[in-house]
Amino acid sequence: MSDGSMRIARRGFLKVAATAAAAGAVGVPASARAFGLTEDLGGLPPDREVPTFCELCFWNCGVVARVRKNRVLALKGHPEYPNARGKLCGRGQAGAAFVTDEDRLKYPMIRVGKRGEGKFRRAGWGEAYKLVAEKFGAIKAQHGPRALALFYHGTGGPMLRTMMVAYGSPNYAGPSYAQCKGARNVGYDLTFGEHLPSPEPLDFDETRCMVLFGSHLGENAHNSQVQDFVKARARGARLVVLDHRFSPVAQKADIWLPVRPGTDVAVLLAWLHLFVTRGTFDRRFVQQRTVGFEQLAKHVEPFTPEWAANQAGVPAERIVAAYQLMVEAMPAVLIHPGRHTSWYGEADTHRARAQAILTALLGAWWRPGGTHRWERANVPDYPAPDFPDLPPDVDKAAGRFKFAQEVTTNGIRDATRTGQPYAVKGWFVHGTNLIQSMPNVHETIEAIQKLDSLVVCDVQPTEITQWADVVLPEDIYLERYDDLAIGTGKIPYVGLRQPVVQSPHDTRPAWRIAKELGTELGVGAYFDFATFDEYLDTRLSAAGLSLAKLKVNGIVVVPRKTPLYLADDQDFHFHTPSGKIELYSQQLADAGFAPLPIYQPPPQAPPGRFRLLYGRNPLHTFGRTQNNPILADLDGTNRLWMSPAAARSLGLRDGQPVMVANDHGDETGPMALKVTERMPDWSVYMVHGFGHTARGLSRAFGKGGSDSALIDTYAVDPMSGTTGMRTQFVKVRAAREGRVS
Ligand SMILES: Nc1nc2c(c(=O)[nH]1)N[C@H]1C(S)=C(S)[C@@H](COP(=O)(O)OP(=O)(O)OC[C@H]3O[C@@H](n4cnc5c(=O)[nH]c(N)nc54)[C@H](O)[C@@H]3O)O[C@H]1N2
Ligand SMILES: Nc1nc2c(c(=O)[nH]1)N[C@H]1C(S)=C(S)[C@@H](COP(=O)(O)OP(=O)(O)OC[C@H]3O[C@@H](n4cnc5c(=O)[nH]c(N)nc54)[C@H](O)[C@@H]3O)O[C@H]1N2
Ligand code: SF4
Ligand SMILES: [Mo]
Repeated sequence: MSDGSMRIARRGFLKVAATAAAAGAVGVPASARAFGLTEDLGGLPPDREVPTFCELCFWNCGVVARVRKNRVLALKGHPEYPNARGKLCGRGQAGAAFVTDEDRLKYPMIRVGKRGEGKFRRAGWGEAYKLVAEKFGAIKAQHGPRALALFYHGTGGPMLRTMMVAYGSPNYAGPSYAQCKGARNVGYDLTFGEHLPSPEPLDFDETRCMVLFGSHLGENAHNSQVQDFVKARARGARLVVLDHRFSPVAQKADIWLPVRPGTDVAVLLAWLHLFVTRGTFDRRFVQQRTVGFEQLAKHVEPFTPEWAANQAGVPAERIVAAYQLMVEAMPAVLIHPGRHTSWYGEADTHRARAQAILTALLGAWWRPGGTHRWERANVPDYPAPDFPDLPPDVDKAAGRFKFAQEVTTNGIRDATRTGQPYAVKGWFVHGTNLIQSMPNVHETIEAIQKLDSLVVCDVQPTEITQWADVVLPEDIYLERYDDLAIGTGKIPYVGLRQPVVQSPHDTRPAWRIAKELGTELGVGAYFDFATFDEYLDTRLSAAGLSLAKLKVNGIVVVPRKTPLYLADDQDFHFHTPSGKIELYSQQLADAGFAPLPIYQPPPQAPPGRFRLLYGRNPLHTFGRTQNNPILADLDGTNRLWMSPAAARSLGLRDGQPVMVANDHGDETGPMALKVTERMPDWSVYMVHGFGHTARGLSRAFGKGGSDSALIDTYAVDPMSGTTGMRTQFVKVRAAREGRVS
């Protein structure tokens, strides 16, 4: 390949292993000692090793904790967990610091100041439950149970969902749908009739070519996915990366396509055009498994590489060269569907559809090197009474987001703000910091101000906690049981979260809160077990598994029933209306949407403004790790990435503290400027999750900048209901000057 990026890619290859190693194997930092997490064992074995799984992100890797008395000495990767394989990332290793952190929530609290002031008094659990039950009861009596909502993100969440659904509420939502995977799930579901699971069913083991759209693996540190990626690359699998930022993974690419933000669909359409017009698609697969090829062929005819090059700002030859890499490797081509795909609104489902259609033309669906089939272990639910009939959720009642797979957080927020389609008056928030995870914080606060009751169940005094009427402190994940992890993927498994140490404070696990508060709310019959052992044992026994064994091993791997791939001669009825893979989507057409992916150029940044983009850092998860003593010590802030030309035009220099503002009076910072050739001139970039404003986070408070504080302008995708958040333009100034005008 004569491509310039190829040379860079070769040189950079060793660095991907380094990035992955950093993500996968950070040594115990000096600060771990300072925070009492290690001790010199003088060669003696630790008292015990307890298996469990990680909660620092939702890859939920298996963990083995080394414990002495009531103290965690170290956390290691569980060798038998397919998502860990004996390794943890830097975050996972630092988890025990949450246990000893003095900042953590220690007992239930009831608000004494004004909402948002963060003033509370200590309360007992009984008093807190009574108050919540009284408020929720009044809301139910006056507005019906649909006026209650649950926001949740984390392993304890489903227990609380059982409580809320039993109480009669249809409104439960997580940012992991509408601010994350929603659009890709809908796009793939419409095409293949399958809801994409997590981990993504990508066949890294057999792939010969990987194509990443933004997915910034290495910075986005999902443990086994990074391990798989590194192995595939080391085996010689080719790599195409679309990202305008020269990210660590773009640096490893055979072909890097620094596409202008929001133009991926143009490149995808050009690739579809090439496969169709040159006849290089997998004919047999397309004929046997798909519908709508004729319409697709007609649709993509005008989208030449030259047209796409013009839109995306990358040379047409490079688009063609990437296509050729795919042709050489097909069907073993891994089109990564992305994960955080709520970027630009309606374009997001079109992008996912185009990725899915490309996968089909390559013949790479459920074929070696593309995607594989996934399976879940069958573990029956704990016996419970039937749930009540639920009224329509806020989105259904409003007749919007026809293809949404979950209720949207934004839908619940809108209903709370406006009273339409009906009023929502009480929120229960578990494990999600809505102030940082939803775009437009003003709308979130407006909604909160209209509530009769806001209950927050968290482990740290993060921003959302400060707005609560009642705070229910949960045990740290190392102190509690949770429901079983039913692992999907190549290797189905059942994993156990169990206490490694005891909480030193008056905190409780989510299952117990759901059971106790549920009993207070009159739905105790849904939690008819005396201990959580009884709950787990009942479920496991029904699946022929043993709790006693799981307590020792932490995991049981369950033999697969379905083959990994779909055999070429095997008939298969896909779960789409036609029973085939739908290149042309009649479902979309019937609902008044474009049945084939369309490209709309995103608006350009006005003069003096930059598009605000954001991403991940291997040592942090969203906004939940910045105050972790070890991680704050290792990596305590974020920086604003800007190109040298842009910095020059503003008279700014590398390392200088800057403020970033939108045009609605929101500002964040100061944060150090990182002037880098890795950025184009029209956008700035920061790692999400910093810039905390909650004073109780003593280490993270005021460190760095918050993308969430600036993203007021967001675009809702009418198909999936997800919120595109890369639609905000910002301005930058030196921190010492007055406010930006
Ligand atoms: N360390 C760590 N790892 C994580 C997480 C974490 O918090 N910390 N979170 C996990 C979760 S839940 C998620 S959803 C994922 C998120 O991680 P990904 O799914 O990888 O997120 P993206 O939004 O695709 O990635 C951000 C990248 O997209 C680029 N980008 C911005 N706009 C465009 C565009 O228009 N086109 C293209 N091609 N690229 C663009 C940015 O420059 C940046 O490099 O990470 C997961 N892994
Ligand atoms: N601007 C912007 N918005 C985003 C993103 C972005 O990159 N930029 N990313 C989006 C994506 S991909 C996702 S998945 C979401 C993530 O959204 P969230 O999951 O809301 O992310 P966090 O900010 O980590 O908030 C987690 C909250 O849970 C608390 N917590 C942590 N562990 C526990 C526990 O064990 N129990 C309980 N009860 N609470 C716990 C933390 O203290 C914190 O308050 O955000 C989305 N929103
Ligand atoms: S990837 Fe890291 S933070 Fe996420 S579950 Fe695994 S070890 Fe924990
Ligand atoms: Mo996410």
